[in-house]
Amino acid sequence: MENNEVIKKKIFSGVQPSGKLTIGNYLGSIKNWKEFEESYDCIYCVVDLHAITVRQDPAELRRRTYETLALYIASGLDPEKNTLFVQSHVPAHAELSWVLNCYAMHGELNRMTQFKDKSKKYASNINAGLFTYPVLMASDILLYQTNLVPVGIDQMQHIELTRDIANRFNQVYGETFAIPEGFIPKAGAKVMSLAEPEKKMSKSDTNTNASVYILDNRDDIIRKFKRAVTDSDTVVRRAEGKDGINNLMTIYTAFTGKTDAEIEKEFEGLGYGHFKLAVGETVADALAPVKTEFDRLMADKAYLEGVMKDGSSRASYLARKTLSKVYRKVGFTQPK
Ligand code: AQP
Repeated sequence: MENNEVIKKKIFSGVQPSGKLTIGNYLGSIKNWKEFEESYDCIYCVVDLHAITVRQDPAELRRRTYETLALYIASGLDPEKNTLFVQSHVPAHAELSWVLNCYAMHGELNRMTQFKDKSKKYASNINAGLFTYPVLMASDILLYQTNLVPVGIDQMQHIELTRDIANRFNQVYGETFAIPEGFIPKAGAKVMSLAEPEKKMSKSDTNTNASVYILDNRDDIIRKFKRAVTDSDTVVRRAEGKDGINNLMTIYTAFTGKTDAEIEKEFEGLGYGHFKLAVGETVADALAPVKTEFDRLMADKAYLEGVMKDGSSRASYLARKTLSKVYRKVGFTQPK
């Protein structure tokens, strides 16, 4: 019998349920995941273990975990075709993380810009988990023999570290982990804050006007774009020093596919007001169906729990295979 089965490459990615998801999270990651559905084996996780590196309210963390999973599905991911699960439901993530902690160097973790940024932001809680966060992320990725990791630019340094850890381990013990590559979207790899456009848009920003959330209502989305910080020029064009306009152009491109030249032509002679309104309306229109589907899913907890259970049993099967290989290689006993 002819064997036509093609072994698909693996994709892994995730989002922390650490707040209301922004259009940065959407454009940098979730929105792009759908396109891989047919040609890759896709594994997407709600990374709750990562979220507790910053203090979380327990009830809110629980709610946001359901919400994040619902947003994955509402953004178009089919749970039959993609493995969707919650990180803490698959203990192998924490187990591999311990092992890899012993193959990650203090000096390299100390160089991570996210650790430096978050240490400043959460100065009263610089815990060890915040420091070893990239090792847990490496474990998430390496457990599934991942080939491609679609993320925003801010996570690329962690992907590089993941590759270094995997190569180091492979050199000592022989081929154990696939070496993953990052995948950065063409538009939206780094969406900036609407209030301080030189800063990344983040779900944990305390200024709620700085971020547009995926689930914001239409009026709020349009209002936030109208108030977006720009500059004293009036011409819509991409240029150095026009961080606010550059960011709005990036967002508009990510939602419409229009090029810079097309955008500049569309708003020629119209000024910033017209442009901001158009971006706001476009984003609101694009997100409206996601919100409708999200509301429907959140009303069906049993369905979401079914997806979680099914996803974690599929993920556990794959994760266990890698973990037992690692345990064997480092010399742990494994009685039958
Ligand atoms: N502003 C952004 N532009 C493009 N992509 C972004 N991502 C985050 N912010 C932007 C991408 O979203 C995915 C999930 O991110 P995460 O939840 O793992 O953590 P993060 O990168 O730390 O995101 P936030 O929103 O800034 O969360 P908080 O405030 O909790 O730290 C990743 O692929 C990330 O690149």
